[in-house]
Amino acid sequence: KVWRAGTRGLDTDVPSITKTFVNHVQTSLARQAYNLDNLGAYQAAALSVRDNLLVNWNETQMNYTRKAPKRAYYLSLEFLMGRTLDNAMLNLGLKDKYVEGVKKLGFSIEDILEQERDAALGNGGLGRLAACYLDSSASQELPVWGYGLRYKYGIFQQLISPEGNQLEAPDPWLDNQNPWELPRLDVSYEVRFYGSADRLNDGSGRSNWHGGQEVLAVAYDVMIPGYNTPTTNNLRLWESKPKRGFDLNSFNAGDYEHAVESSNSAAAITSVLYPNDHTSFGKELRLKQQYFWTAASLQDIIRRFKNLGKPITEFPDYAAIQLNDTHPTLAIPELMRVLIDDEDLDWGTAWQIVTNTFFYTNHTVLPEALEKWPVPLIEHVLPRHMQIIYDINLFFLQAVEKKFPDDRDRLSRMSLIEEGQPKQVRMAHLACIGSRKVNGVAELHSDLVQTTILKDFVEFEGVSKFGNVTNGITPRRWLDQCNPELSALISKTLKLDKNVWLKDLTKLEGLLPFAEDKKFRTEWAAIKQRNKERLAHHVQTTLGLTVRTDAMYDVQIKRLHEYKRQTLNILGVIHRYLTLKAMTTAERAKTNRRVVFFAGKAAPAYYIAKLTIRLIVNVARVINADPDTKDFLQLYFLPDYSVSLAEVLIPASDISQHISTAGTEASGTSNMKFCLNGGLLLGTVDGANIEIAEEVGESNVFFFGHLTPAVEDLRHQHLYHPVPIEEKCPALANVLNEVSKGLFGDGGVYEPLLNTVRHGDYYLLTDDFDSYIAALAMVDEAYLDTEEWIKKSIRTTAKMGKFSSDRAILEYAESYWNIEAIPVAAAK
Ligand code: 26W
Repeated sequence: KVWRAGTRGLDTDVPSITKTFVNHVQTSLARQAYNLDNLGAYQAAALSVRDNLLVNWNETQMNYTRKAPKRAYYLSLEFLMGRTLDNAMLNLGLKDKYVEGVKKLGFSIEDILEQERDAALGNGGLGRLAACYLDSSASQELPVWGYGLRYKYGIFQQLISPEGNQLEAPDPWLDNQNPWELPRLDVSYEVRFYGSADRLNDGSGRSNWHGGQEVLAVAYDVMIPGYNTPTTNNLRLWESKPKRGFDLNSFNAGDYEHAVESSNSAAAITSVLYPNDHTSFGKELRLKQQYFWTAASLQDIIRRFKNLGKPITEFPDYAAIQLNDTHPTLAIPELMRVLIDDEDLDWGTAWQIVTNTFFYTNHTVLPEALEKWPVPLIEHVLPRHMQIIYDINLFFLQAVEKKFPDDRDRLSRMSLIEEGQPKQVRMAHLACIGSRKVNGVAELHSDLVQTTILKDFVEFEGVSKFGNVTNGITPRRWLDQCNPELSALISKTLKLDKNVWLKDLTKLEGLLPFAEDKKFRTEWAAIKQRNKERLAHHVQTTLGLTVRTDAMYDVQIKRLHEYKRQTLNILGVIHRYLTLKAMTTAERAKTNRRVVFFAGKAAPAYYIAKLTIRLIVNVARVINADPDTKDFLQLYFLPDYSVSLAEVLIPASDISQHISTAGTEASGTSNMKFCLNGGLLLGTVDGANIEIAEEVGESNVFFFGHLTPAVEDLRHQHLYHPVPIEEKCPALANVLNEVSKGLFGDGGVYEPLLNTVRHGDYYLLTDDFDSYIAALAMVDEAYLDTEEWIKKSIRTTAKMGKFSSDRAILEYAESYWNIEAIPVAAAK
């Protein structure tokens, strides 16, 4: 079934495309077509594509309104969308036409695409997952809307100082107008903060919450086109603004600062994305963001439900709300507040509705990432919600006590409130008890959720409430868009239109027999080579550095974090450098040439992560300049990692590293992207690496390191029976010594980083280093057998079908949300 955009009054032939393009240049942009620059051409192309999206978007939304199905809402504080133009043209099936059209007007599509700024409203894995899920929901014609915040500044831009330090600069992504959003100044809601909440004490449990600060949430809609379908869903982002412009009394009295104070504080709510990933700081503004967003989204969802004219008790039959981690957990007490205080329901009926509406996905078991909010802070900012949380906790603990009488330890472990100075609300507990179902994001991770952080809850509520949905990635962006040559080769080889296999990724299995076909292998390898050249060209033009392309490309790109162990990788690079230095020229000539790439941002306050970046940059400086070794080992830290940079790096990789301490990486999703593009995986037995190995076969991945069950014991040993590093792991001790002695300059600055390995070694580098080096050696050996390596690469891609986000989103739709596809009727 191939859908053709042309049947719906869209501009689908080259003459109409060039006509709308020129029209937009003259009218929307008020410019002349003959002296237009690339930025202007991008804007005109984007406006033309947007016209097409709008036709589909209107039709899709009208169809949903008419059919009134159950809908799902994906609440995520982050959506890491990247660029839109290329993806929108591909999903509409109009890329070829636009390429031709802009060419006729004297532009190249590559130059135009490069003009777009990434929409980077996210930190890392969780935010990019949300973006892939939106693409899959629309592609599967599912009635799903996303809800998030329209941050004025997305994730900071990363600069690297001459010393190798990360510097942060703001990301003013809205400065060049955003053609992809539709301001909905008519859709706005009031949101209250502070004030006081007085219990009515009439037996109803109701309160009157009044006073404080009121701000407005204004909607901005972003169109989400499905692939090869007219279905175009919506992502609604909220912007905060003052309810009243400014205080005229103060203004007239000449007190200008006071006059604009409250309007500034309202606008501040959605001004910036918090750049920490995996650490919760308990900041008031972040709490305000979370409540502002959940309160506005719920008002919008409830209003849409009320238009159906159904009794409020049927709310869960028409709305499923997915909580992307605990960030939107305040939606649970907020829906209780609306149902009790505004809708006049009794507690039991309200709780029934709430616990049938929400679904909670956990994305990490790391203790520092589990959100806890100080009770005094919630009491101050959201007094009514604190009352409701206490009430939920009271009823909940009564039920626990009934099932497990006289088990005080269990009650204090399970309580929503953690005792201490101050007391804190445990958001994961609240999300869990307020939801219909709870899931983790890969098999191992979901097991860990059930056996560690939520163990007591499994015992209390029964295991059937807990599940797994292994993450997925959209093959549209992460293969067809980022690796067009490979996509074309796959279509040609499978003798299938890409419309077919991009929507049923298991079809890739048809590539397996071609691993034995020499001519196919040659084509496969040639594409990898051209992707390396594309990456090398990118580094040359952006950084002015010359990267060799006749080498293995080894890539680790992700947020900088101790648990992800970039430190293990850089210490491994140093080990390789020292080994090469000790070789004779003849010995070196027999080794495998390697280019190692790193990219990733560190949270601005994460000292150790920033020091790791500095070490990488300075190691690169030394080894890339060493005439003895530079032909065999090169190292690059590419600044300002982003979705668009990933799109260039991933197709070029021969091997990528996913080397977290076992049990710490919930899933990982870039591992899937690399493998889909025929890059092999070097990793630990962690997260989705395990399921990738199950699919592609253990002979096609390189595993090393201790397994999850050993980790606790090893940490115990480090604490109570420490063995000096020189004894335990001499190779690693030697590497640390060379850094300490100043081989890479910077006398002494790296000591705090090195000491995390020498003492405590929480992430087990000393336990895994030797097997890591052994695994790297196996990678080298395998790579030297070129034909065998290409076979592995083909087999890996062929077996990646499971990891399409279409599979994942259909699992949520069927087993969690209970929603169905609502196709737009075929055009006449
Ligand atoms: C409150 C601070 C904070 C911010 C973000 C805590 C935790 C987070 C996220 C949940 C961290 C995150 O992005 N987790 C990643 O989620 C991906 C998608 O499921 C997984 O693939 C990654 O393994 C996981 O680290």
